[in-house]
Amino acid sequence: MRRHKQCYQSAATEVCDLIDNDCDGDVDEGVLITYYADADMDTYGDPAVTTMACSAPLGYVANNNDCNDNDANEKPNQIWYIDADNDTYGNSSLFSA
Ligand SMILES: [Ca+2]
Ligand SMILES: [Ca+2]
Ligand SMILES: [Ca+2]
Ligand SMILES: [Ca+2]
Repeated sequence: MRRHKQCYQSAATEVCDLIDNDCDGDVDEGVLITYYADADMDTYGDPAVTTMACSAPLGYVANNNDCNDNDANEKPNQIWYIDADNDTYGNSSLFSA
């Protein structure tokens, strides 16, 4: 296998930097971090859409806690307003989903 041209230190420990630090022919093997797509930009990621990278790409976050990544109002610990009269407007009573 062709060595990465930036490989020069055979005893180095692999770190996440897009370089084959330990010269085994694989770049960043075992050190990439999984990131989760955050399409609705609520800072919570979609567990179904992932990518591997050294740092969070644009539109991705480190958690996978979003229950609906198509709606920024759907997220963990969201405060919901109780709509007792079903007029679609919440009253002042709160509960946390
Ligand atoms: Ca390597
Ligand atoms: Ca590396
Ligand atoms: Ca999200
Ligand atoms: Ca969401």
